[in-house]
Amino acid sequence: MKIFIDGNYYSETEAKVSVFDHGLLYGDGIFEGIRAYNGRVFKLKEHIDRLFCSAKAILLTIPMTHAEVMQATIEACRENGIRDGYIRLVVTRGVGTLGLNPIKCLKPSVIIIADTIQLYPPEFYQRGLDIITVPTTRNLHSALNPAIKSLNYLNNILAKIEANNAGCEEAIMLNSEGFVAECTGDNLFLVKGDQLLTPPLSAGALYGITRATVIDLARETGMEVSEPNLTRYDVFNADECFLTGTGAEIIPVVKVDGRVIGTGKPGDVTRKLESRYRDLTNCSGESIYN
Ligand code: PXG
Repeated sequence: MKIFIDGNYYSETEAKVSVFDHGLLYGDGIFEGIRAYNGRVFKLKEHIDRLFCSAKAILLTIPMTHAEVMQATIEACRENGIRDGYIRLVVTRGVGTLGLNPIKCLKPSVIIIADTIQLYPPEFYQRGLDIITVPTTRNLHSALNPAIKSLNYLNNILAKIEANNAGCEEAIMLNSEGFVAECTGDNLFLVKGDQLLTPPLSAGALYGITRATVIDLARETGMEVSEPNLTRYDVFNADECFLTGTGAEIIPVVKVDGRVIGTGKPGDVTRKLESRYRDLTNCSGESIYN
């Protein structure tokens, strides 16, 4: 594997960052997780747009233009012979001192890792997930805005550990008001009658790119999509529930906090959206090899 760091490629063993990088010392940086399908990078522009929005929010100047980051991402895939894969793009504040003040960090670092993808086992997609709500809530907007895809993911990691400790793969995170925000690395959707519902971004959900894609696909099929505040009660009484994310794509949920959702099996709407999503990923995106 060849890993891009600040314009050069390094082998897996040679690709290293300094112990004085504020990305490591303080989680001071941002990232994106991107997929390639069939020789194309899916929703690349949207991911790089979000990267630049995260950078703006944390006052980080990415030392490359939007077009250069897009090009470097495609090139990293090409260098690694990727047709289907997962790309991790990271921008750290760069090397500074042990002190907190980022003023000493003169040069942010851009890292691009183009790898193969580790998928959830197929039976999770066939049967659907059994998940729980966890005690760790989503960050307050006023503390660390959950829309920022920062390197500071402890909030989500703690929620994931709490789910794992309870024998579950995923966790529903509520916000401080008790409304459903999202899962640790995925957005949440409910089907109720002919309506598709997902928490609003103001509830603490990440502006998920898969979320936006699924909203578009559902509207194309004639479904009504809305973004109301949702409670656990709404989740328990939905006809269907599924999660969306670049890594997981669309994954059904069949049990939440011990309550069976709908029939207890992945539903028709979920299956229809999965199929439409698969079709879209296979035929769209930025071409890697021409
Ligand atoms: N919410 C959060 C908090 C995320 O980090 C999503 C939703 C889904 O967004 P996209 O744009 O991918 O549809 C994410 C992104 C993992 C992993 O290993 C997942 C993400 C980030 C880092 C790791 O599951 N998902």
